[in-house]
Formats: sequence, structure tokens, C-alpha cells
Amino acid sequence: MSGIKTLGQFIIEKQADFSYAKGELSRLLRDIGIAAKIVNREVNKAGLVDILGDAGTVNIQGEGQKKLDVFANTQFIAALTSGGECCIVATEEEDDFVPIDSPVSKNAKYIVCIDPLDGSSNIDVNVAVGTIFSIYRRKSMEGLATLADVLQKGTEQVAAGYVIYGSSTMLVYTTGKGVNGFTLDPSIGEFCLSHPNMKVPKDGSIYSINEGNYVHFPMGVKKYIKYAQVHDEASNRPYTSRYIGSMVADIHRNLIKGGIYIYPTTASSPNGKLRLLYECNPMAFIVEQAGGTASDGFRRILEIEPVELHQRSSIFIGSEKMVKMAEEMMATYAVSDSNTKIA
Ligand code: AHM
Ligand code: MG
Repeated sequence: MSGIKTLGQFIIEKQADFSYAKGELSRLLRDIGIAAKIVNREVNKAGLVDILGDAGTVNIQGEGQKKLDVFANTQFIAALTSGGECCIVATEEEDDFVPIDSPVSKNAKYIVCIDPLDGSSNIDVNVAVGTIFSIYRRKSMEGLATLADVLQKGTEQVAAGYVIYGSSTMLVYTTGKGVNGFTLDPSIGEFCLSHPNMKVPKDGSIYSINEGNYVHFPMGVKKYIKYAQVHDEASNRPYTSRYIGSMVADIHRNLIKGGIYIYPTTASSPNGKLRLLYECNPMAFIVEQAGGTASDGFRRILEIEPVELHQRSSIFIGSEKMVKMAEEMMATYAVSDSNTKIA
């Protein structure tokens, strides 16, 4: 085992960095890691068992739920319930937040916002999917935690992370002191530190966006796409287009190689598609901690005031120089959008 550092060992070593109750946050991260291993087991044998396909139910967003969505949701809620450190789970798969009411969680101080299985339309075709989570400390001091405890700005996150179930399974997280990545070693069943102190390159040459929606994009995004496609050796253009359709996988790749991921507003989704609390905020916290930038096109994602549980946002995230350039174009062409009412 020499030279290997497991997630559990690493979390305990880094406890001193936590601003709050140290053992509690460590235990919470451990609980998420355990649930992630169970979900990983099912994702990996998805073709072998009757767990692929639709569950026949629809979530609050009106999206059909896949069986693995439902399975992952159940696993994370169960792990957070028995762990005892979480008082509320807000998940993409439940209409309302889920209060955790168990004897062990009476004094629980943490709120977890989670997308249990992101990119789940990719499950049936063996493409990478992910879990995204965000952890807040409850603000209210007594009684049951409420919606107000959940609706905190991204700047208030005490930890965030994602799990990518890809060609290997990785858990990447931050507690606000940099970003570290752990790869699951299936032979010992442990996440092992493989990507210490991850940094997103300041500039990159990959852009990731669903270009099929081009006609519905704001003018600033259309201009940015054209900019990305122009030949210019000095700035390494044309850029490479890479879009998996799993936010976790697209952002993970860009975090390592340098790039920008964009999910803008469109004519049919004027507030964007992705959810602020359990998709945009955690990814923004991680990418900022890795030295990158995350914006809704005009302002920092982490400073958006949430007003509802399943609030959506546009997102421009990744290498700082690329995001800044896209923001400049959004600002420049915002007027033409307001004239055509696209965004
Ligand atoms: P989901 O949470 O329902 O899986 O939706 C989120 C996913 C992201 O992972 C991905 O980047 C995006 O939706 C893909 O959307 P589209 O198919 O519109 O490009
Ligand atoms: Mg999602």
C-alpha cells in the first residue's frame, strides 16, 4: 500500500483546513464516497441487469427518469440519512427538498444539494455519466432546517465535488483549498489520490456546446462559436469542438486539458437548462478553485442569489481567458438580443 493515499486518509489529513466542525464534514464526504461506490457498481454492470432504461416516472422538471437515476437518488439519500451529518438533501430527482429525520441526524448541520446521476440520457449507450454535489452549512440555529437554509449563494459552499463514472471512476472535490482528484481502484475498492492539486489551464483550445441549438443561441454565443472556428495561429484557433452531453465529463476533460463548456440560454429555455444549486454552483466552485472561471455570461455563477430549489442558469465555465472572451461577446451583443428577444 506504500505510496497510495486513499480518499479517507486524505480527508482526515486535510481536516485542519476545514473552517467548521472538522469530523462532521469529513464524515459527510466519506458518506458521499461510499454511496458513489455503490452507484459505480450499478453503472458498471448496467448492461447486465434490469436497471437500464426508463423508470416510467417523471421528475419535477418533466424529464423522464431513468432507472439508474432513481437508484442513485435512493442510494445518496440513504447514505446521507444513515451518516447523521446531513439535515436536508435537495436533489434533482425530488420535487421538494428532503428533510432528514433520523435519530442520528438530530444535530446535523449540513445541507447537501445533489444531482445523483447527471447526463443520464447517456446511460443506455455506455457513455460517461456523473454525480455532482454541493455542501452548505445550515444558517438557522434551531428547529428544523428550512428552504432558506438551502437557498444559499454558491459562495457559501463549504465543499463541492463530482464523481465521473467513465473509463475509470473518479471523485474530484474541493473544500475551498484547491481541488484534488481520486481514482477508484476496483481491486481494493478505494478512491486513491491520483490528481493532486488540479489546475485548469488559463487558456485552452476546446469548446464544448450543443451546437445543434445554434439558431436559438444568444448573439454573443453565436459570435463566440464563429470566433472559435476562425483560423488564427497566435491564439491556437480554430479550436477543437468536443461535446459529450454529460456536463461532468465535458467539464472534467476541459479542467484537465483547458477549454470552455457553455450551456447558454436559448429561445425555448430563456433561463438556461442546467440547475443552479446542484449543477452550476458545485462545478463553478470546483473550477474556480482550480484557477478557472464560471459565469452565466454576465456575472459570476457563485454570486447568483437563488430564489427557488430547481432554479436554472446559463453557464460559461472553464479556462479563464476563454470564459472572459465569451463574456465580452455576450456584453457586446446583449443589445441585439434584447431587440430580437432571443435571450
Ligand atoms: P440531466 O441532469 O437531466 O442529465 O441534464 C443535464 C445534462 C448535462 O449533463 C449535459 O451537459 C446537458 O444536460 C446536455 O443537454 P443537451 O442534450 O441539451 O445538450
Ligand atoms: Mg443533471
